[in-house]
This record gives sequence, C-alpha cells and structure tokens, in this order.
Amino acid sequence: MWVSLCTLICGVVIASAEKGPELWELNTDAHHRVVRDLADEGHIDVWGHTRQNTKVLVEPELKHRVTRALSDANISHSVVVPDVFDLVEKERENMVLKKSRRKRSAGQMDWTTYHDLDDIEGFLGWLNVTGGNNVHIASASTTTEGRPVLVVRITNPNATGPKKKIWIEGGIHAREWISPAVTTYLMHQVALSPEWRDLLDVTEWYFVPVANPDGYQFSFSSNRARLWRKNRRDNGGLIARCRGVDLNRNWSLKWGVGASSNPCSETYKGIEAFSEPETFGLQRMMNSIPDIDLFITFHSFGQTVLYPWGWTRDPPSNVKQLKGLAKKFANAVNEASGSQTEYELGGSGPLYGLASGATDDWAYGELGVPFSYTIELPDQGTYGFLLPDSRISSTVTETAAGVYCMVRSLTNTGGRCGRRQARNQNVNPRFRG
Ligand code: 0X9
Ligand code: ZN
Repeated sequence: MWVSLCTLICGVVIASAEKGPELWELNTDAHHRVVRDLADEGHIDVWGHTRQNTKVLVEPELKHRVTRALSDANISHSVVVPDVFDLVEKERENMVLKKSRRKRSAGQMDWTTYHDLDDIEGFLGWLNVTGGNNVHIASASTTTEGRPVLVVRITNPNATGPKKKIWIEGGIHAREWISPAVTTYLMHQVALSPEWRDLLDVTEWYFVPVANPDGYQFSFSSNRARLWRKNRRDNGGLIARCRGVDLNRNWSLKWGVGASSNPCSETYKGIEAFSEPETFGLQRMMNSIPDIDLFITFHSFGQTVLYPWGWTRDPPSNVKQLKGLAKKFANAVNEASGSQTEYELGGSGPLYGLASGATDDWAYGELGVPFSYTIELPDQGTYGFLLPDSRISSTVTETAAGVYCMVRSLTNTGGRCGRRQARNQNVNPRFRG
C-alpha cells in the first residue's frame, strides 16, 4: 500500500516538475541532411520551417548531442522557447478554467475552446439527431486502443440528381488541435446553416472529424503528450516516444518517400503501407465511394494550401485547375478575415520538401480524386500547434468561408462566390448536446 501510494504521489510530483523540450530555431532549411538525419533518429522533432529557418523541439537530455551534430555541420541555432511545457501548461490552465465556468452538460461543445474526443463524440451524437435523415454516422475501423474511426455522411437523401462528393479529413496528426475544430465546425455549417442548405441537394459530404482518435485523446492526457503526432501503436520496446506510426506516412502511394523506418521518429512510416487500422479502414471506405470530386485534409500549421505531388517536385497534369480552386479558398479566407489571414499556395513537394505515403497523394494518384489538398491551418509559426483558443472562432469561420467558396465553384452554384456570402459564416454555432 505504502509503495503504491508513493509511486502514485511521487510520480505526479516528478511529472509536474519535469522540464519539457526546448524550441530551437536553426539557420538552415528542413531539408538539410543533418536536420533530416537528426529527425530520422528521433533526436529532434521538426516543428515547422520557412525557406531559411527550421524550428525544432529538442529534449533536454539530447541537447548536447544535437548541438554537436549541428555545430559539426556549421548550423547555428538560437533558443526560442526554453521550456515548451510552460506554454502547454498555460494552455491547460486556461482550458480548465473555461471548463469550470461552463455549465455542465454531456457532450457540450462550442468553438471557443479545444474539445477532447468525448466532447466531439457527444457533438456527433447531437448532430445525428438534429440533422435527421441528412446525417449518417459509420465507423471505418477500430483503432489499436479500441476506438472507432468515425465517418459522418451529410447530404439530402431526397435529392436524387447528380452530386459532387466531398471528403474532408481532420485530426490525422494528434497535436494539430485546430484541425478537428475546423472539421466539426464545417459539419455544423453543412448540416444546419441556412446559408449552406441548398448545397445539400447537389453535394454529398463525408467527414472524418478525428482520423487519429487514439493520438488525439492521448494528446489531452498530459503536458508531455500534448505534442504527440502519431497514432498509439505499440511498436515494441520501452521508450515512450518510440510508440506510434505517422498516419500521414502510412498510405500506399509512394510509401516511404520522405518518411522514416525508425519507430522513434515522428515520421515513422509503419511496417508496411496501410499497416494501421486508421489508414486501412479509411482507404477501404474511400474506395467504396465512386468518384470523389474533392478531398481536403486539414493540418496545422503554416497557412498553406498544398496540392500534389508530395513525392516529386514535378507538377501534376491538372495543376492549373488545382491552383484555381485553391485560389478560391485563399481569396475567400482573405476576404472573410479582413486581409488578416493570407495563405500561400503550391505543390507540397516544391513547398515542403519531398514526402509521401500521405493521404493527399493517395487520394489524387490512386483514387483519382481530381481536386486533392492538404490545408495547413493558422498560424504561421508564432504559436504553431499551440494556437491559442482565442483564435479558434476566427479560424473556423474563415476556413468555412474558404471551403464554402470552393464548393460553390465546384458545383456551379452561386456564380462567383460573393463577398457577403464568404463573410457570412459567423452564425452562432453554440449548442447543447
Ligand atoms: O508532413 C505532413 O504530413 C504535412 N505537414 S504537417 O506539418 N502537418 O505534418 C504535410 C503533408 C503534405 N502532403 C504531402 N507531402 N504529400
Ligand atoms: Zn499534420
């Protein structure tokens, strides 16, 4: 009894005093061989990059090793944040405070704070009831921890004419919390907003609000877990960070390009393509839907609209059309945000460096979806994955304006997407489940 009590209490005390990783800025791009090697070995975690600089997370115990490797290659660095757990802790305190102020109600959700999986599933249940016959929920597969990967179909079943099919994926990377926030908000708008209602006659939507439920739930469990990216696959071995597969490196098209074979790396590709229940189940369901027209996967951060390819710098055959629809998104967001939010557009290979085994390349190259995008949501690196909750509501409404204009264009409804329409996403989405 004594022993187990001490284990419990001492563990909590040690955990709360634990120093987190440092955030460093390196004066080189992320494609430098040394940066790639360090990431491959699991010694750094690439947080984000511009053309000249790369921000990386470095664990305290690996500082000396990383410093040596960098200085051998003449790469200098500065410490941007000495302990990232300080930022995570602030975010956590703020969330706890907000939760205690809210009236308790099962499944309650809004877009002013980040929500865990229980809240999101509560919201889906509520949407299922409120949306009536237009909303159907299915499970694509069951994760290694036993959670369903939920897919929500929204359309008007009584409209029997031709429909554009749209697949929206969120939350494939656990720590990118703004992604499920955007995806759930879009579901709310598509299913219930009067502004979108006529679109349900000519579109069929498939939403995956949280493609990586185990990773997402884990990222709410502690300060250290907050920056988790992969799923929670047990790869064997005892080192905590060596769990998990990067679900955006586990798809079959060009599996292995720009990915790691090391389970300890953040971009571990898994033992084979579709080794993971999440990716296997999602591809099976996507394969069962003929002719998907538009695919979007929401990630963070960077404010970029990326289109294929990720595995080569060569442009795909319909690059002009891809760019055209991406511009509709970017212009509408710009408009809706009063020029506050600007997106950069481009092929993900040229813009981010070669990497594949990702959903976007697979949807485009294997499934034949003509419009396939990864949208890296705000910000541009100030807060990165730790985007403050005060930014959620503007981000979700601006992003909805962008998607709205893409879909108006795709369906030839509403002509050129008007200013008023783009801006008018700000319905009060509060609900009580
Ligand atoms: O690397 C990724 O998986 C995405 N960026 S993130 O920082 N959110 O992890 C970008 C994926 C772009 N698409 C391809 N490379 N195919
Ligand atoms: Zn991501």
